[in-house]
Amino acid sequence: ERKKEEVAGAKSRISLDRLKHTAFFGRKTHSLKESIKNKSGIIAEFKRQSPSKGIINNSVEPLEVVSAYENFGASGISILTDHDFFGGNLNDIVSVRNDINIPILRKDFMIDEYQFYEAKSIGADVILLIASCLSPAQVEEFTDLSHELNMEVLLEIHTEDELKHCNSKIDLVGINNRNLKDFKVDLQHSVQLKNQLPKEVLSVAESGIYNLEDFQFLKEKGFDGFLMGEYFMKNTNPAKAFED
Ligand code: IGP
Repeated sequence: ERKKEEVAGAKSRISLDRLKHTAFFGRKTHSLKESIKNKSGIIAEFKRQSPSKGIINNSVEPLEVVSAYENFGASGISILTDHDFFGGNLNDIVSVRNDINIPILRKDFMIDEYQFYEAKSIGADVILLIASCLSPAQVEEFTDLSHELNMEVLLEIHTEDELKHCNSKIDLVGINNRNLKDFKVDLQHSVQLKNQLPKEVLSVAESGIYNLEDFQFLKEKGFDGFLMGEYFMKNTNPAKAFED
């Protein structure tokens, strides 16, 4: 099954060799770790739709949104490139890269090596690795590959069991407040999980941050970064929520 799929996928993909000769492939990347320490800590997301919410905003262009995020002091930008569930595509990153000077996280379901070369070639600085989709060995292998390509890694976990996916090479650990199976958001659960991480690890609270109180609460509990999508995107003018 799987083999068939890969071969089919390969037809629509450009070759690795061509990826390596794209304009962005050799670019100098931005560090999200540094940017989180030096700015608001907010990683503001561009997404048109999601499985839990349906269409969120279909009337804005990536560039106007992410430029505004940058101007309002975001530490980084997250862009969904998954098409089937989130309505994104690779060009959503390519089309903004030259106009943005903060790190861009490629938000997708990363499961094979090719996607990492592809991420570099479209202008990504940071890669999301989702623990529930990968083995601890894959996390380590993909972290090494990302580092070879000068990209950082944000490892997303949601359960205590997934703590075993953490290793000392990971750049940032994200704790998803939302359970991807039933879409329930539980901030207390995330705080409890965060307390089990080594103190020196940079932590990012992800999803379901819908108001200033949530943000303040998570900040007080010691989270360094805050990944927020819907809170911004549900506005006709997504970066407007920064004004609060
Ligand atoms: C943003 P929200 O609730 O602020 O829109 O969430 C982000 O955390 C969410 O999009 C997300 C996600 C993911 C999407 C977190 N982890 C993994 C797809 C895959």
